[in-house]
Amino acid sequence: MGSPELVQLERRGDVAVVRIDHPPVNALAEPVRSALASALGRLGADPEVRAVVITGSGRTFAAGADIRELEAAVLDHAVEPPDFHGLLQLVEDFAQPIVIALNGTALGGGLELAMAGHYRLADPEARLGLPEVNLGIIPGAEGTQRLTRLVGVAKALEMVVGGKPIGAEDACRAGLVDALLDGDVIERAVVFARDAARRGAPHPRARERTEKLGDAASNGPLFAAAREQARKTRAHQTAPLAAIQAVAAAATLPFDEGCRTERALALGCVRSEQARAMLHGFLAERSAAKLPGLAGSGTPAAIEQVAILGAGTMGASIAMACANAGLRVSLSDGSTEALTRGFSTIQRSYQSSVDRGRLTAAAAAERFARIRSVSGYEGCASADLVIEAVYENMTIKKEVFGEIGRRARPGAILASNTSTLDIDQLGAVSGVPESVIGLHFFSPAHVMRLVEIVRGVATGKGVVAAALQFAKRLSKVGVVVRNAPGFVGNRIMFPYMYEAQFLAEEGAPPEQVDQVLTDFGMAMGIFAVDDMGGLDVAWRVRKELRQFEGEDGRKPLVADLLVELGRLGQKVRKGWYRYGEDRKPIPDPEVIALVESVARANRIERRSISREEILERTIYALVNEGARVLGEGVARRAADIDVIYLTGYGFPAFRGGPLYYADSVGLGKIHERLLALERDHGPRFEPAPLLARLAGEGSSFREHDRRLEAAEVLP
Ligand code: 3H9
Repeated sequence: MGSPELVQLERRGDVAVVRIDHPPVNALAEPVRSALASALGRLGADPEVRAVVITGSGRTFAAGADIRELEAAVLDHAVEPPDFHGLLQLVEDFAQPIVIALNGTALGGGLELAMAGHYRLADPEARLGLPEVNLGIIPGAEGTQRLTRLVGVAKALEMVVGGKPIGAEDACRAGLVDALLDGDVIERAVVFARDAARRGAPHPRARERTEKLGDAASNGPLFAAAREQARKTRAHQTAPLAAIQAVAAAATLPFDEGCRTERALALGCVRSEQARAMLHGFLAERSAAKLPGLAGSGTPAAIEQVAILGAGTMGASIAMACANAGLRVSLSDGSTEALTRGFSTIQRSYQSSVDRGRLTAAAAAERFARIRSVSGYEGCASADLVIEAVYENMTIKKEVFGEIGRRARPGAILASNTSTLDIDQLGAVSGVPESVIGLHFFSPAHVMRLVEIVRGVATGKGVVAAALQFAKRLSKVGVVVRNAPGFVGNRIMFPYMYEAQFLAEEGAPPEQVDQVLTDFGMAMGIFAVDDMGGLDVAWRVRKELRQFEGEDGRKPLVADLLVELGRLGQKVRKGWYRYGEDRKPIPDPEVIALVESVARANRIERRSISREEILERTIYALVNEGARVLGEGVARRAADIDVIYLTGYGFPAFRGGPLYYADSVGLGKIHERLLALERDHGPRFEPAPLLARLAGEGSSFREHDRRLEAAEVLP
């Protein structure tokens, strides 16, 4: 028996309204499913009930199966994944019409439940999706079977392989929703349900539909295109391919047989390493937003008005990120030309979203209008948050912080977008160090989801809490880190990048190193990343943060020479690679010749290097530095480092982040390999103390996080 309070029952004349009430997102945990089933059981036996409306409380219809139940099945193979079959059958076979009133988001199992209803009506703001691939699994509650029948093979493939929710209008056009409802969704659904009851049976059942299933000839190219899409956008992931197979089953098999195929495929995914890793990523993202040490810091100050100083690439894209979230923004720059350039960049970017059909012209105009051009520090006095995004130079930034410390209103948050500089020094010159924090956005800030929230020694807890809330408002993932050179992401990246360059000096050309890394699943190889970010940028960071100049005395020798040769990366069409019109990297014999001559001059022996060696030296360098950062307390949790790499550095989602990956390899093995690398290549591979300790205890980073969970410490 489920707890009755998980669903609310209400009668409106001869129509019963069943409301799922399981905050925060109405996840369909087992007790909710049984409560729904028992409510339907009672309603079915009540002769006065002529129709039923099922809806959800709050902004969500239902966000899917309960992630914790799913996690139990992913971690423990003795646990069965959630089973929706009985409930779905009850809904679809219900004698009276069941109208699903989609008051808001319906995802995964939530949409699967909705598709079993006879009619679906939606609020125009509702979003519908089967995002299971993002968790390394496929819809396992008959969703691939009903969806394909309702919307056809092409749309079903788009939704299950892409995993992106669609809007209610799109869903209505596709046939997933019968009508959109303005105003009081439930009242309108009740009227609709009464009408349906009056019209009488039969009420449409998705499982009986066949008219959109197509045939082998028309579906063949659709499946081929979906496989190609999966290869491009979700390389190495197994769930998208399983989802395609499940849709193929829907198109060719009777419903019950298709459901059996789906269930078997879903089970295979639930039991996979990839699902484990991706579920870790999902939960790690949510846990990053929670810091036990912040409890009791009060309700964070709401941020509605943001002043951005500096209209360069970062300033302009941060302005867009804020405007996209509905905030009012003022943008200024010391140079009028730079400000004009900033605004035209913003305008171009919005125009291109309109051209590509991602935004309506009206929405783009509304967002653009939220960004006001002001001069100097004019925007600071009325802002809740001031973000400094001027040139990355301490002298200039200190001057700016002196000014904003004097001009901002008391209680306003003063943030720097620095990627490397010391937040405490900026806090000190501001005169209000408790209000100063780092907000390290990644480029382009209106696209990239990560924000490193850098806490200085004096930063107030309330300011940290407000920064986390601000990141969430921007639909970004904020990860709180301590103020230390390079913070977390860049600090860890340097040893990884250096190792790649050492490998090039020893005989593995950049394209070979990059290939090994992309085969591992990285979104881009590290040389391509360096070219994209700009070799001059990395050069400036190296100069600024001298500690990255090779801890055992070995320094990469080629990068500086490339900068001197003007090979600054993609922006000038040459760096480690050459670039044509399409911006695809082309190996450049000039670079190879340069690397060879540098190696010769420095008596570096060149040899052929195996894929295993490339992978170990680069990824283990990343892992080892991650362990150092964690041991020093610059990052609070191993999972936070995973989130930073998954959302900001293109680490493959299906490997769960660098420290999760290390756990999956086994810290004992990694420790042993690091010792061997230290013997062969020098002390830079000396295992980090934390890694050595955990390996010695037979423990893991995950276990380390668990022990920390209860401790009330902030990074
Ligand atoms: C599935 O359905 C499998 C089926 O095919 C059946 C298989 C047999 N369960 O993200 P937020 C929690 S797989 C439990 O910060 P937002 C979340 O942990 C599922 N809890 O809010 C957080 O808790 P806390 C397919 C869930 O407004 C709180 O809700 N569905 C679930 O930014 C707020 O979350 C998905 O993959 C859940 N399903 O975004 C949807 N979902 O406060 C996953 C969330 O304690 N969810 N929570 O940390 C989402 O995409 C977003 O959470 C959503 C809200 C868009 C719903």
